[in-house]
Amino acid sequence: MHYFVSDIHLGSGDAAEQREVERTFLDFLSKIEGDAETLILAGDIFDFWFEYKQVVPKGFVRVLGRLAELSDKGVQIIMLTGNHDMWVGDYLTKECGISLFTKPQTLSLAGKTLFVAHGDNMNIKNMPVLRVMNAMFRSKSLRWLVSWLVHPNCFVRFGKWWSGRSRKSHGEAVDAKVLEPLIRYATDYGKEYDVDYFIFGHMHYAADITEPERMLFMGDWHSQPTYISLDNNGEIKLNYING
Ligand SMILES: [Mn+2]
Repeated sequence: MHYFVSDIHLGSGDAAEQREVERTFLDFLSKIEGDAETLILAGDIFDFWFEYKQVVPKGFVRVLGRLAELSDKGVQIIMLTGNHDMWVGDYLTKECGISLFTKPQTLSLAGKTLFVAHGDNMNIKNMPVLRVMNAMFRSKSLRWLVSWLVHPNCFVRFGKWWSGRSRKSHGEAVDAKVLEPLIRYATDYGKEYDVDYFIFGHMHYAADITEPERMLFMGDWHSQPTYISLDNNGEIKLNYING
């Protein structure tokens, strides 16, 4: 089996909420351990991650330990970074055996072609502000500068505040309208390329759409914990943890 999750946002909310989301994710990891061949973490697994050459943010030890264990047992773990955790370095690869990608990926699994993306910064050609912000956030030189000029205590505190703020403004999506840009993107992409399944996170709204392309959207783990499973016959399914 191949499994997909996104938007766990570990570290967001108060201490009790953080523990609960962590516990739910750990239970999920235990559940899939027996039959998982691949685990794809499709972004925003951490509510904020910024990695210095010698320093990583505190926390997440149980999850990181479990991921390392799964990887040691032979599960292939792939992470596509999201808008909250794009500033990864080599720590997750070295410590937990996770293969990292900062861009959408086309994967071949179970005889199917999958287009997997976190879902941020797509269809932003006509949005100059977002494009500039995106370029800034992804700038290697800016990141290098920050990591040498700003003390980790200051920057991680700032990042957590910024993440909380950005999550409040995008919040929990209540309307399928939020999916529209991604649906447009996948529809156009599907005209040019042969894709069996499109998989997205980011919008915090779970949905399984069959027309004009099969598109599956994962929810966030604070309000709507979901995961996608793909079996070896190529059957794909959106699963809700609570029901
Ligand atoms: Mn998110």
